[in-house]
Parts: sequence; C-alpha cells; structure tokens
Amino acid sequence: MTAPNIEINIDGMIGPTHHFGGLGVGNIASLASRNQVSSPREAALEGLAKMELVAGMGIPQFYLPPPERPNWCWLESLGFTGDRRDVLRKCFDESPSLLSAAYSSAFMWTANAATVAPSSDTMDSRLHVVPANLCSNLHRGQEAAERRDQLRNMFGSINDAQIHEPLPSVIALRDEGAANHMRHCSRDGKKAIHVFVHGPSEHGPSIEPHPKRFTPRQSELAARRVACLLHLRDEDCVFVQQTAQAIDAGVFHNDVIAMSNGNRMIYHEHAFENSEQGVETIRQRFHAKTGEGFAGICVSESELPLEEAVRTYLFNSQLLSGDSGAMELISPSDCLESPAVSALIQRWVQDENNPIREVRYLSLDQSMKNGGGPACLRLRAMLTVEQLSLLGDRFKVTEKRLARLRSEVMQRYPATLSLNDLARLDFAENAIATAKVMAALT
Ligand code: SUG
Repeated sequence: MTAPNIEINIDGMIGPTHHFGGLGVGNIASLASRNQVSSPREAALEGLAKMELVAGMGIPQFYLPPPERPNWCWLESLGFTGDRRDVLRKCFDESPSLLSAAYSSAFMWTANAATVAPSSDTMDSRLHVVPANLCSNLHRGQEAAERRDQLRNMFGSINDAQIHEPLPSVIALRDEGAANHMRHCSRDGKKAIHVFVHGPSEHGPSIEPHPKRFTPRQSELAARRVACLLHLRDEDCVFVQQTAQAIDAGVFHNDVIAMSNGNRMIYHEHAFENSEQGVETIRQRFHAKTGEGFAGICVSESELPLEEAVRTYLFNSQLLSGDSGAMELISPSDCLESPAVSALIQRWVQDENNPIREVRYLSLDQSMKNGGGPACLRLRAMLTVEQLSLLGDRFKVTEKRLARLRSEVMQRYPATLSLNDLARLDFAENAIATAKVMAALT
C-alpha cells in the first residue's frame, strides 16, 4: 500500500493593520464591530496560538505572511496620487471605508484564499489550486493577485502543482474559495468527492427564494468553473445551494453553517436547499467513490437555532484528524457561552459512534469580531509525502519560527488601533515596515 495523503493547514499571519472596518458583506459580526478599537497585537497572538495548537496535534502547519498595507498601488489605481500624507487625508475625508479597505487585513482568513484539489483527485494527477477572486467585497478583491503570487511562491518547488489565475473579477463569477467547498475523502485520504456550496443561481434554473437582506457571495457559475479548473471528474462533484434563510441570518460562507472532515459532515438543518436530497447525493457519490460509508450529522433548529449557530460560530470550528487518527474540534471560546452548543458538543464527544474525541476552545476574539472563526483562518491542502517534502520549511510553523514571529509581533504590532490612526502617515509607514519584516522571516 502506498503512503496516505497528508493534510496540511495554511493560515494567514494576521497583519499589523487588523481593524474593524465593518466591510464584510452579509457578515453580522463585522457590521456590528464597525469602528470599534481593535488590537492588531492581540489578534496576531491569537492567530499564532491557533497555529501552535494545530502544529502540536501533529498536523503540518504553514503560514503566509501579511501583504503590505496600506496598499498604495490600489489607492493609486483609484486616483489617489501624489504626496502620501495628502493621499491618506484625502481618502479618509472622502471615504473612510475606502481607506479602511486599503488597510484591510482580511487576507488573514485563508479559507477564502483559494480552492484546492490534490493530485489524487484530479484527471491529470496534478495538484490544482484556484485562488479566489473575492470580488463581492470592496476590501477583499485586492487579495486575489497577492494570493496567487504567494501561493505560486509557496508551491513553486512542487512541479506538478498548478496555481491558476483567479476567475475573472465580475459579479457573476464571484468566488470566495474553500470556505464554500468541502472535500470528503476515504480513510487514506486518497479517494474523494468535492462538495461546492453556492448561493441561489442567477444563471439557469435556481431554487427560490432568493435572500432579501444580503447578497450571496458565491455564485453557482463560479463554483462550476472552479470545479472545472480543478480538473475534477463530473461524478466526483456535488453542487449544493445555500438557503436564503441562512444567508439572511448571516451565513455569508458555508463554513459558518457546516463543517467537514474525512467521511463526516456536520451541518445545520437550514444550511442547504433540498437538504435531504443533497445529503443523499453526497452519501451515494461518496460510497461509489470510496466504498466507505458517509456520515452526515444534521443539527436541527430545535437543538441549535440558526441565529445562535451564527453567533457562536460552532460550525466554524476546525474539525481535524490529529496524530492519533481520532477527530478533534477546535472551537471558538464563544461556544462555551451557549448552553445549547455546550450540550451538543458534549453529546458528540460522549457518543461512541461519533469520532470526535476531544474539543479544544480557543479565544479568537479579534478575528471573531470580524466574523472569522478557527476554520476561516486556515486553508487545507492534501499533499503526497513527496510533495510535502518538496514544500520544505520555508513557510512552516516551527517552534523556532513561532518564537520569532511572536517576538516581532510583541515589538512591532500596535496594541490598539482606531480608524483615525489610518489617516496618519507615520502609522502607514510603520505598518509597511512591519509587513516587510514579517515577510523576511519566511
Ligand atoms: O470576508 N471579514 C471576513 C471574514 C471572513 C471569514 N471567512 C470564512 N468564513 N471562511 C469577510 O467577511 C471584515 C473586515 C472588516 O470589516 O474590517 C471581514 O472582511
């Protein structure tokens, strides 16, 4: 038997300009936190603590350094040229949201960086990565090209990896990456089906109703084009539509309402349109592909109301198989405040038929206030042993690198940041210098 595939996690190092701009479309936490004082230092330390925890479970943990902010080129492309002090002032006076976008640290949520298909799943046996265009949000579209370049750099040593261009940045093709994608695989990780979750379709037949409050961030057209670029077989792909109810309740990505690992999917009753049929299709395709059983666990509205699921971010826990092979859950500490969530988790852990053996709670307050839980902060990729060794240690979270990153964060990241700071040239210059230092550590 050949060696099994190995899952790696890639987190985005949180940047020195992490703040609360209130820019996340359909993202209730982000809208509610708008203009609050943030702590970039606290945010980065929380992110590093999560990386350390996952690495400690024996899962190879990698990270991508923060791109430079403010994004001067982006501001320039919008007509803010000339003296930089004036640029900041003019942009702030004209549109604080635009300046907030130029300073965005939203690249930290790498679940939105790309969608990945490992070589074992693709028709040409290459590892395919499609960076997300993120064109639904003012502040996130700029990440697409940066991520493409970073991922090309990171995977450059793997000959059979193909990092595609993001889909064209048009609203009909809006794509937010792995946050709307679930890969279900056999025990050895080598046979898999791919589930793509999208909003109600604007092209071709779609199931009514459409959301009234928020715009869905993943189009069906994009989901289907991403599946094609990933070189997946038609029979290995299942497309499932989000409910309008969930989108309007603040489910701006599928990973806010469903989680997956191996043959497991835990999802809320209101996550998908025609849920029973969709889950049955997943079950059948999974069995046809792997010969193994699929386990879908549905959490009902009476067990956990949709609103509470969004508030606690239970479904944004990281569901992982550690060294021991048992599944573990890394959940936001906000889950502890909900009796309904605590009861659910306790039931899962005590149920012998449920493989979740351990739950670890992490405080990710700074990220959570922007609507980003543990699962938002990581991109998963399945690699062969050889690919993993080719990847090397450049972007790996080792003990030594963690210590170095922590020390730079303590020295250089602001303890507090309010939106007014963004208009200051000295703040901007420090932020750029800090991003350069962080990038030099890879
Ligand atoms: O795109 N928040 C991000 C949160 C992304 C969470 N990712 C996943 N669910 N996978 C978003 O809405 C808020 C930034 C601000 O408001 O300043 C923000 O971009």
